[in-house]
Amino acid sequence: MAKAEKTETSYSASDITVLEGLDPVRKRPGMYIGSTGPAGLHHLIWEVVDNAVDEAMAGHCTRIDVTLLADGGCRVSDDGRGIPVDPHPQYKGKSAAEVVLTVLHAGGKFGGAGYKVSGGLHGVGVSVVNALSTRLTLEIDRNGDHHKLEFKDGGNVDGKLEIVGKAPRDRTGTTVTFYPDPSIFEETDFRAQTVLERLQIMAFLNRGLEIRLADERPDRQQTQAYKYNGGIVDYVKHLNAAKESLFKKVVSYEVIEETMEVEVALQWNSSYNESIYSYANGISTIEGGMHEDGFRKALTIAVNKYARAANLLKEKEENLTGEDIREGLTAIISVRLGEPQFEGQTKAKLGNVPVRSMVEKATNAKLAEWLEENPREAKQVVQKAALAARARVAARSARDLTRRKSALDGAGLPGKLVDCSGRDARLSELFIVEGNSAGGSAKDARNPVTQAILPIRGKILNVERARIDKMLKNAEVQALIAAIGAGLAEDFDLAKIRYHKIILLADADVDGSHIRTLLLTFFFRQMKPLVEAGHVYVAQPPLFSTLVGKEKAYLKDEAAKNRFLEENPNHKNDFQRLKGLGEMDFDELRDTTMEASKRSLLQINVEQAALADEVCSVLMGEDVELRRQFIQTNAKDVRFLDI
Ligand code: 0RA
Repeated sequence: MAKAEKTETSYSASDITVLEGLDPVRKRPGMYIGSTGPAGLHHLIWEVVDNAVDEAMAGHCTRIDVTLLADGGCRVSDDGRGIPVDPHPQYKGKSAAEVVLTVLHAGGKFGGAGYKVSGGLHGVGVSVVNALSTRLTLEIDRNGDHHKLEFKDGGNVDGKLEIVGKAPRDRTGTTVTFYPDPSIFEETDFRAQTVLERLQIMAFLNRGLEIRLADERPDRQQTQAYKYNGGIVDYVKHLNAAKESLFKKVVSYEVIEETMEVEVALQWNSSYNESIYSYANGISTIEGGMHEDGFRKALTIAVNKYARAANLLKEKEENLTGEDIREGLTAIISVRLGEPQFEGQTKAKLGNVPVRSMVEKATNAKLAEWLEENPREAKQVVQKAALAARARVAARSARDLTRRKSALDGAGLPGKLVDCSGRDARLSELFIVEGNSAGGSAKDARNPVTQAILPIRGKILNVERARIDKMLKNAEVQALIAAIGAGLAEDFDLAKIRYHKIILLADADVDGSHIRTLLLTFFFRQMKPLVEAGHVYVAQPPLFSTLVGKEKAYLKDEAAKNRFLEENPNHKNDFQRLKGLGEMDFDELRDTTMEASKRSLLQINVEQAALADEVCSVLMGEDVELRRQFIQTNAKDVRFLDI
């Protein structure tokens, strides 16, 4: 990042506005840093880094170094202008630097000729970090001198600002070294991964700024450097790296106005998910807000306008919806403005109304231009959205059909369902069994009062892409919906489910893994409350059996087998590998999967189901290389799907 030489808003000590002392911070730390847990602890680092980033945004800083010190402290060093060292006009006998570190809100961001835009989360400044530290050392390189000032016990100045030597040639900058106060924080151990993730995003959002982390703590040594000359374009590429992008180009534009600016980068991938990440002054706005609203609205209009003009959307055809257009979209929206208002439950929603029309106008103009200039890519975007629209319509009609069917049939249950005789849903279990033969043996081994069997044929696997409309038309899936009996999608009514345990029973092979993934995707998309309430399970039959006397013992996996051998050294090494579900005999099936006290079930949570959905959209595509990449990057999480 080049240091700006043009608009030198010269800063003197008199520009630093003075508000209040530090006592309130120690009394109510939560008010200033959110919490005294890990989030609050890391907030200390963010506060100092944000100040350095402010220097970068003002064009004066090119590099920030964060060091997690071996003695538990944290050092943040930048090559900005350095905090002013001259005497402060209002605080007689104090340097401006001392005032910045001991007075709340005295960062140079409030009033005066300071920054137009600043990041600091609550704009409270580095003094808060000082207040919550047992020790803080401030070093400033400015005017050719190396200055030092120390604080202890929550921001009490320890001596005076002194020149302790010469600054390295031409160097200016600020270094803050602090030690979080253990009497304030639940724990004071920084987590490198948390810091890395944040620093990387800061680097993405500040094109060209180099940010480094050095972890010097014993046994945790590592260094990492982030610098992105492409800024948020690189961010989008990073997010889409493990996905199949629709085309190589990343769309990007920026508009800079007097009081605010917006930067957008976006690219579509072949998945069905929308990933929009928005930021205001470098702070993640996960609840969205004005910038996202403006973007969404303009995106929908621009793409529809283009599609009509280019005759990709015929006169009689309906407009593409925003949701259709955003299918598979990865986008970063970054805005900077003077006084961001953060609203919403977690204060992560941008409330400044003028931002909406700025982003909207910028997107309208620049995206329209991009579409005009890139007709090949524009066509791909429209075609993908049109496909999404068709799938959406098909899904709706498939749902309607399913709905009508179940209305006509009354309580009509699918013919393939071998239902249980008991009527208490809380005690009832539905086994979804892959393959008819497995269904047959499960039927013999079940408890007919509480256990129902629904065989599903592998044919469902032919759905080569996990399009919900295709799944809904599938007879097997329709039987499943009818058997569960609670409708689907927005009509799904958890109170009506006919079984409190829905148990997926599929072989431990590739086909079994596919069918599990597909079914979990289906539940995730169409019966989410079922997953959320913990009604979905995967049965995990053991891999081995062995005879102990006359009794058969089951061993879950290789590890269990080894443990068993260690504990029973005299056992003759005679183990049987259990065959697929279909080939298990009556006793085996009952003891490993049907008999509640002996079996092992994995309860599926929403994160796991969401992962299945993700896996589906990538894995069911034809791109083998991409599939391999995805599995590699997500190996740990995907494994459960391959039980
Ligand atoms: C007040 C005024 C100026 C810069 C800063 C504070 C400043 C604070 C921090 C905290 C970490 N790094 C920082 N770098 C700068 C403006 C200085 C000028 O106009 O020369």
